[in-house]
Amino acid sequence: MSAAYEVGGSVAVITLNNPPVNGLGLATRTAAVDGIRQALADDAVTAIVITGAGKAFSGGADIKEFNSPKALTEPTLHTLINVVESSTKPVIAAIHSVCMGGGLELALGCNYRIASPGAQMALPEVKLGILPGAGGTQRLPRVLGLEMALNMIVSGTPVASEKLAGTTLFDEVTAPGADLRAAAVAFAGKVADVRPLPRVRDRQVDYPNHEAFLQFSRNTVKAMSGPFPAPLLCVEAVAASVTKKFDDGLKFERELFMQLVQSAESKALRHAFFAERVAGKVPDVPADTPVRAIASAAVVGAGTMGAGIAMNFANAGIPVTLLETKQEALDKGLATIRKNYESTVKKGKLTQEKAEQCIALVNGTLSYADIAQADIVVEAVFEDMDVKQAVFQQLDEVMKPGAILASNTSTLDLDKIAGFTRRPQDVIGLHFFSPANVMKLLEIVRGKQTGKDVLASALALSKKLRKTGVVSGVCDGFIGNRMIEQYSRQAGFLLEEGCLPEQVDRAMEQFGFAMGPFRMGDLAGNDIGWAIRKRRYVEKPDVTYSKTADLLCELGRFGQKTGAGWYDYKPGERNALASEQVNAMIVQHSQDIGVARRTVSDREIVERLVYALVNEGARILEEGIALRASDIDMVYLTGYGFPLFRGGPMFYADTVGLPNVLDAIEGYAKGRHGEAWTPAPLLVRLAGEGRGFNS
Ligand code: T1G
Repeated sequence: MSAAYEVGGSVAVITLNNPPVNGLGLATRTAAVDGIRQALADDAVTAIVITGAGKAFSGGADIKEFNSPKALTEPTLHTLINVVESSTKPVIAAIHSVCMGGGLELALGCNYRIASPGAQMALPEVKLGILPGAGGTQRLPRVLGLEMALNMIVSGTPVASEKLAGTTLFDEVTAPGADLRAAAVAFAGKVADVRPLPRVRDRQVDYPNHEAFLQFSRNTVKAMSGPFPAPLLCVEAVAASVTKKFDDGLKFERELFMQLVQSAESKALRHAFFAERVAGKVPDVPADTPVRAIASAAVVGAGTMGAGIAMNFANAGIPVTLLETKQEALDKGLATIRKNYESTVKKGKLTQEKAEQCIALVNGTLSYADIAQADIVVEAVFEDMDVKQAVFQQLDEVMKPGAILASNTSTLDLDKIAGFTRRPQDVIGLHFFSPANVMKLLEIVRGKQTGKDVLASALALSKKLRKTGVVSGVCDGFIGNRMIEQYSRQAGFLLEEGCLPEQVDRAMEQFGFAMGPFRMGDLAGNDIGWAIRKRRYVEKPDVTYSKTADLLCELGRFGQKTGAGWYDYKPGERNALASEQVNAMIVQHSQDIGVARRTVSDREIVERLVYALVNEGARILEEGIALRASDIDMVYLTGYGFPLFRGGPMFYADTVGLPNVLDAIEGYAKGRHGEAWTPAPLLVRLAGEGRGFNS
């Protein structure tokens, strides 16, 4: 059952019921159409109310049906709305909580709309790379006016129902706490005999000199929409609400919708939408696993990461104590936190009051005893196993039973760290990404002995911290850093073979990365990679790296923090300037190692860096370090600046076609450092089966 039908007095009530958000899937659409027809056939019924069960009126079309036959199987959403709009009895939408996308379009097909306050009203299709495809671009301007409707459709941003109370979208907004269903039934009784039945489609959009406004909107939207085609086509669809007759506008909207729903950009956005939601699901950890309450936190280490991590707790309203060994370091960390909040206030992203509230939640101490009662402690000290051992042995001594002991390590063996304690079941990895108070990604590293309740608690915490939590198994570099290692190796080899940093960065930024590998190195600090490579040279002597990055670090060029890295920087400025000294060093190094420099195409640069990610990602998948390919995509979309319109490395490989990816990798395997290109068995298998990572 996905829509209930009942009659109270002379009013029929149809309740959409497709948890979790009453997505308008085929079964729900069918039941709703049957309900309308049943009400029309019943002479005792004089009016019809449509409402939603549970936590939504409707979250819109069931996006799980997209690009599947069900989406276009009758009754389609258009048919449902047509049946409602051509009803011979008044249809009243009773709206609460969430009314989005096709849900709002259904409500716009009704004769009347009643809402409780706080209902989130939105046409968010643009965020999925499409546009409202069931009349929203034609009907919303007819009730909200051209400007407000255009803003809502192009931004996809929800607006609370009470903020729209003064518009003709609603015939009534109930008082807080009022019984919405009773109000709708009462309203239905009042309008049961009103004729003609009011229809949104019969209204006109009144906007003098609309062409000037529309042209301004086109220019503005074109400038801000980047590689995504949907925002601009939203403007064109809304324009039709004033330039075309209603049915012509509806037809035009449909054409644009069909064009967008097939676009690679929309498929990538829909993939990311679900990837973000499925990332929090762990097959052997039931959704109802009890979680440990986290009402207080502690962070060990007040450096850049520790300070940023502490801010995450404060932002979520969780009191947090920052522990350091020296007063000077503690004061520096607390000052960093205050400075970060003040700069956020200056940017207008936070009120001074909220900033003060957050700062007040952060305390500092030099004593382990002061953090003993915290529900969770996150270690964020220097990335060295001996230092981690000392900290975790201390934590094991002082922390209360049941406290979660987390490490922010970015590459070290979490199982070994857990082994420093007598409670390995309470140990987990929480790998934040710098800047920790900004980056959405949180790699949740599950140790062999990590308790299921601790893992469930970490997943719940990541939601509370508004992070995208992705579960990783234990390996060197977990998911993100293990893959970026191969990406960086290829970038170094390309410098030896003929590229300069600016060419590689430009090619990757044209592909869509927020920042190419060398600008990224200068930002994060080239010395971090240097320390990791020194460890690798000992641990894995057979793995080759370009020496260019080491030569750079030997010059003390660690990046922006030393005023020079791969690029030169004017004092106090951050824009990267090609460095004659570095480029000469690179050319000289090629000669020193006897590599004849050649012209390298941007295509080769992109293939070698992106397919290096894909190939390592395939290994991570087959080893079970990542639970699913879309988790790997989420890591790269939220932690490494991979372009959203390409959906993540594994999704992108699927769109290229795995046989093509394998073909390119096998080509590079025949070239210089071919050992770095051994195809992952999973990639070979899926390519052979004609499948994708995400299928
Ligand atoms: N269809 C199917 N499932 C949906 C869904 C939808 N529209 N929206 C959410 N879900 C699932 C989601 O996958 C998750 O599933 C659960 O609901 C809770 O979601 C023609 C074609 C509604 C504001 O873009 O913005 O209509 O993980 O974790 O934070 O013009 O979900 O529990 O199995 O996000 O409370 C337009 C997208 C569709 C709305 C709720 N509608 N959804 O937020 O919960 S296109 C949207 C949201 C359309 C027409 C076109 C949010 C939410 P699971 P959640 P939440």
